[in-house]
Amino acid sequence: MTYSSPGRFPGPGVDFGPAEQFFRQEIQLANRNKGMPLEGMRYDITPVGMHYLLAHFDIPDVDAVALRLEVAGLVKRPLRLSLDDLQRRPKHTLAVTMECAGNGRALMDPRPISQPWHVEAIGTAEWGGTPLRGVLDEAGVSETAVEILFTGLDRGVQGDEIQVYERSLSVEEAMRDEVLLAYEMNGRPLEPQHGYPLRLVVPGWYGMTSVKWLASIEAIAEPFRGYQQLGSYRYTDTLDDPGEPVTLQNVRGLMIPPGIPDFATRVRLLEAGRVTLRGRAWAGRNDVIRVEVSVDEGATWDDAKLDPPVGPHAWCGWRCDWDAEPGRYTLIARATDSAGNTQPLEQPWNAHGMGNNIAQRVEVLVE
Ligand SMILES: Nc1nc2c(c(=O)[nH]1)N[C@H]1C(S)=C(S)[C@@H](COP(=O)(O)O)O[C@H]1N2
Ligand SMILES: [Mo]
Repeated sequence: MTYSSPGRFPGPGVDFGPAEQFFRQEIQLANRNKGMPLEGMRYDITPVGMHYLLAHFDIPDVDAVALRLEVAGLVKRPLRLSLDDLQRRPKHTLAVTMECAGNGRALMDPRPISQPWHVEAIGTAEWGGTPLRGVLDEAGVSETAVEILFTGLDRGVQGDEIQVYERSLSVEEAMRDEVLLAYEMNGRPLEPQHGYPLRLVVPGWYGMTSVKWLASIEAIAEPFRGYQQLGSYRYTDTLDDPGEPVTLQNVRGLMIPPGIPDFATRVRLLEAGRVTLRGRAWAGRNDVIRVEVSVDEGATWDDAKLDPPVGPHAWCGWRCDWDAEPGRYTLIARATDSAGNTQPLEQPWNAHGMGNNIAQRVEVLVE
């Protein structure tokens, strides 16, 4: 359904913003959708209240007792499953590093206007739930199905379209062992903002794939063409061109900013001497094989020591010693994955601000 948006964002014809100034509507989005404070990377598993959050529309009011998950479309045995039914099925618990595809958007220039993430749209939670595959097997996905469509209960307007939040996966991706119908986050029922009572969790993919407030699963005969699949989450140079779909997470390493922060600018203040820089790195379905730190604008790099990953779908820790001498520095961290991808020092631009994995820069004053 198309619909003329009641409010253009932030004004007619304005799709991009200047690098250093933000519009009120972006601040409004940022107040609703929060990032993880980077010091939260000290925890293997992010406390629920520190995990990043993104909801396109409103958090829906869901009656968990009345909820029936519909499994329908091109299946031999359609199912209607209560939360109890799902909780009686085999339970898996997986640590998963989730990242929003728009992470890094606000560092792009010109800046695509949307949720203005810098680098903090990340978190690693322990998701508990039942493997999607078991449910699909029980329903019996027909040979003619090409995708599985996941529909949430939240509605709103985006791209001049009234919509519910929906995303699809190929049958093959949906059948992977690690895909969960999750009803727990860090050992407790999901919080309302994270999808209560039920959500999809798709490890390795950017966050948009993990549909929250899940209401139905439908096996479909044609690739899904809805807004969240075709109108957004694309790598493209212009907003009109569909470009390529955004899928798995790009390799990224982040540092916990060392020392103490200046309140307003977050520039770090550090005492001279040996400091151990620490952080986390992840790479979607690849492994992180290297993290490097530069204190001289990329002229030289030091290899960090890597810890084993927190789980097969979760980040690993890293640390790197630095003998800090008085002066002003920009610390740069970058990671490399097992497919040979290294985070770039210059950001490749795209119109939706997707998948920006530019190497992180942290400004430090050593005294
Ligand atoms: N139903 C629904 N699911 C959703 C969204 C949404 O707006 N509605 N946002 C997606 C996006 S863009 C991201 S990055 C993740 C964020 O999950 P979190 O808020 O639990 O961190 O949820 C995804 N699932
Ligand atoms: Mo996202």
